[in-house]
Amino acid sequence: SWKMVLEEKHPEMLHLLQFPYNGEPPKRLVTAEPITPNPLHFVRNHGGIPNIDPEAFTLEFDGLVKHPKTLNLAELQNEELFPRQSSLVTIQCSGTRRIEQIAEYAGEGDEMINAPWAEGAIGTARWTGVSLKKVLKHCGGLIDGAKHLEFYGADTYFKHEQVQNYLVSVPFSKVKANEVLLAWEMNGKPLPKIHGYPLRVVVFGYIGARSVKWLYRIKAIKHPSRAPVQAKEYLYFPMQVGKQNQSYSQGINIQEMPVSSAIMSPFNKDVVVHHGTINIKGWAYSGGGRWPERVEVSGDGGYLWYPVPNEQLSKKHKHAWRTWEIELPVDAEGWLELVVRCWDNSLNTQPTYVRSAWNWGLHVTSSCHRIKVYSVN
Ligand code: MTE
Ligand code: MO
Repeated sequence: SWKMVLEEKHPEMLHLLQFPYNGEPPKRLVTAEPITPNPLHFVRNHGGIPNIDPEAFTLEFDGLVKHPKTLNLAELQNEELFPRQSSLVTIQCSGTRRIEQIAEYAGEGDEMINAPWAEGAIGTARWTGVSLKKVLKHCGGLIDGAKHLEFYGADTYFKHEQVQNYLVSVPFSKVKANEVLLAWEMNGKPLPKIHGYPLRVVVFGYIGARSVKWLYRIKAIKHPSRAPVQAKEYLYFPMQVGKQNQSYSQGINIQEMPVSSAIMSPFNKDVVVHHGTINIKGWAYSGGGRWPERVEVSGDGGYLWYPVPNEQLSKKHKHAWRTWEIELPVDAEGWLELVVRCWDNSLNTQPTYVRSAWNWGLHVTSSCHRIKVYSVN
């Protein structure tokens, strides 16, 4: 898998874990472009990277569907059977900015930590493939009682005392809304091996964990997947749940990502020379088909907020982030606390501090992003 990392990823990727491979782009490159170049898209793996022969590849569609079918790539890509769909979609890992929760209560969640992500576990691509709704229709639709679709990844990993395939599910409503894509192209190029070649799921507006890579089976089921990735990981616990009681039943299944944002430039602890303003850049994103409507930046820890001018926000898309830039008025010298927050189109905004939303799984660090810079004139 190391060879694949070197072949497919940017030489400056930050390797957070060597095995399973997990990496994110360096901070200065995360928002360099509104569409993330493939070599810079973050990588999140639970196990190894399977090598799948596209000629031998099949997708099995079974469980509670009227006509279970096995489809090969040529069939899925046959435009007479299935219309092609291309969508601009941001994939965000629920572990994005986890280092801030680790810093807040060090050690508390230690056995839950998968990767110490910073602000780069998010990326945006134009994904091309076929809507799962169309494939499901081709299989005659669901049998009464089926309400969820379970996705099987070909990679295996050892956790919770067993070897398992990467396995999660999404509700049928998401499929019906044409928000689940089976993709074989990423930004007009064949899907890279490390991103799921030859076929992956892309679930719009949900946490990255549902976008299963190296997909080889879809099963229609009655209840959400009982596999550990769904039932034990990617849960949002109240503050009373932790190592001491491990009360998984109190966790909320993390599906739609809430609104969040991050400052990508300048860096924390930078010395910045101001000429009445400081240039600040970053990203903002909201899941569940909501989008950033307003981004605001503060230079005084969050008392006075300045909105990013509309023309400095990248284009609006239903399922993608917006990158932004602002000239923040500043005349003070010394340490400044820069903060960003976003309002989405439902007027949701972000928790004020990391500690307001700390949780055992260290997921969804969506509080206002804060950095300190030393301002000189
Ligand atoms: N699919 C498989 N088969 N195995 C995995 O480990 N990780 C998931 C998801 N799909 C994973 C997977 C998680 S947690 C995330 S955030 C996204 O893939 C990341 O997608 P990427 O590596 O293409 O950026
Ligand atoms: Mo993730």
